[in-house]
Amino acid sequence: MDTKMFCFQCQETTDGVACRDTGLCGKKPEIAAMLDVLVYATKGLAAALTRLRQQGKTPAKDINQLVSTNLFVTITNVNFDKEAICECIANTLAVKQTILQQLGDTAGLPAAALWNGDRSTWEEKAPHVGVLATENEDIRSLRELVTYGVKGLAAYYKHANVLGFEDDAIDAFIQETLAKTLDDSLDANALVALALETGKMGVSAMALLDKANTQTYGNPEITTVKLGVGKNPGILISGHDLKDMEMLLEQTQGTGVDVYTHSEMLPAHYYPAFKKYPNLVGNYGSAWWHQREEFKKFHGPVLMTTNCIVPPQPSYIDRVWTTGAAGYPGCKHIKAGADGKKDFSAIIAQAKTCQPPEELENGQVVGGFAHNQVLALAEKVVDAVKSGAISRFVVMAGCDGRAKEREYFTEFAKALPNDTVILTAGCAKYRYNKLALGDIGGIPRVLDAGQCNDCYSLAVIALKLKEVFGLDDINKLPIVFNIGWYEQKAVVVLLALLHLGVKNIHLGPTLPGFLSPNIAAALVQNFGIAGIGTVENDIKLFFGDKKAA
Ligand code: FSO
Ligand code: SF4
Repeated sequence: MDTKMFCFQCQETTDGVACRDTGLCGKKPEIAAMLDVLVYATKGLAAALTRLRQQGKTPAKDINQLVSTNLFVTITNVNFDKEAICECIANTLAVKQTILQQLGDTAGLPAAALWNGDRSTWEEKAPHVGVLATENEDIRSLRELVTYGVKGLAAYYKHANVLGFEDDAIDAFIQETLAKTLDDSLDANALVALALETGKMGVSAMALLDKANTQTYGNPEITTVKLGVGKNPGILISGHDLKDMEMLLEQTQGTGVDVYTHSEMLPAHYYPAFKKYPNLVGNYGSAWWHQREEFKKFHGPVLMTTNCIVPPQPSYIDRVWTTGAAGYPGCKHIKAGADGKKDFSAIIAQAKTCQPPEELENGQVVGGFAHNQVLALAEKVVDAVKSGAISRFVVMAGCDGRAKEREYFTEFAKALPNDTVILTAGCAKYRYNKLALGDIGGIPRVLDAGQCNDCYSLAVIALKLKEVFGLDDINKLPIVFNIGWYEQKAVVVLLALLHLGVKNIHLGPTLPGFLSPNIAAALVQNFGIAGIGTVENDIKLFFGDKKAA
């Protein structure tokens, strides 16, 4: 192979085709190689576990969790640490050997299930087991669509797991589906069906995470979050893991160290359980890709609980800590103990030696419009729709990213007719959540449900509205979808929406590079998926000649 690496799993893939020399995300070929081997080894383990399940046996919990953790590790911007990734591969191969022994008869298992190369062979193995190992570009495209969807699903499922919520049907699905991506007998139709099944299970995983979050921390409620800074030294916590947030808040009580949320941790403020901590001061910074500038100015330690990590700069790398699936060479990593507890005392000690954060902005943002809160306001919302005060909801959930074209989403939000309400979730919100878009009869024009997984809340709200308005089709609701995507969690959110029957989703800033022309055409034809155009044209497309704001 004449390419150093081949990765096209995120929206920022080079030239919209593939990263071949190095990733725009900072992923180097040697890391890409180990991640490819980890995916391959995990698929092999999944195939062996699927056979075990066919024999009527259920894998142990830690083995199920190994599969989903491995998938999380391979998501964009999660882990750049070669040693940590190699440890995952070694563990996976060792566990797989024990499963193969339990199986006895291994005839008919795919090559990945039988492979057990030692570390000296992994680099050489990588190009033969990566994305390009599948020659037919449509089959490759669909296998990757399914694989990325399962990666996203596994990430959400992991967050539920750390809160003690599991569902063996989800583990079984993850494993069986990974095994199917190795099965050469599956044709394009079977893989399309598998992608929609992945969306269906994605809804289940997001529902489980919603249950885990709300039963553990309460239902999100309307909350005003401060954007300024205090006088104490602080710790900035980023990523999506609310359990880490809880442990950090517990351990910082009475230490004189404040805690600030960054990027996808903003929605933590909306949960009642976190409001009792006086040192949870506010939100600092914006979407993940601004972190270099923001982390430098924060002055204190930063805890990355998941993606999105931007390779840290030398000036602050000694203040960046990782935990869970996240990792970066040169950053200290906090592991959980056998009881799941994490000791953040070293981060707190470092914070005490640091200057307080430098103020980036002042003011506040409002959020907390997850399903329970919105349904509590249902009467008001329904009345506003019936009276015509609200003409349309615009789902603009998803991810933010570096691409200049993403300015489109800010301009689109500004140009929306002022009788429309934006429903959002995920880091996509940072493109418009600080604009003064006002409210409609007390209902803010940007309703933030939470993290990207809280797109589930938006689906619950849509289904409730469908019921209230007595509609037989979700597409008859006054809702349009114009969403931004970046990494693989957004892929499972998209598949979940398709499974729910949502049509005509606009997806930007570009359609996925991993969709081959034929598969992209099939998605356009069957689901009405479209890219984004100019703000002016898209406003016309969605709203006709209605006057923009
Ligand atoms: Fe954003 Fe990153 Fe939450 Fe993603 S911080 S881009 S879709 O990890 O998961 O929304
Ligand atoms: Fe490129 Fe995205 Fe892959 Fe990184 S994750 S190497 S930016 S396609």
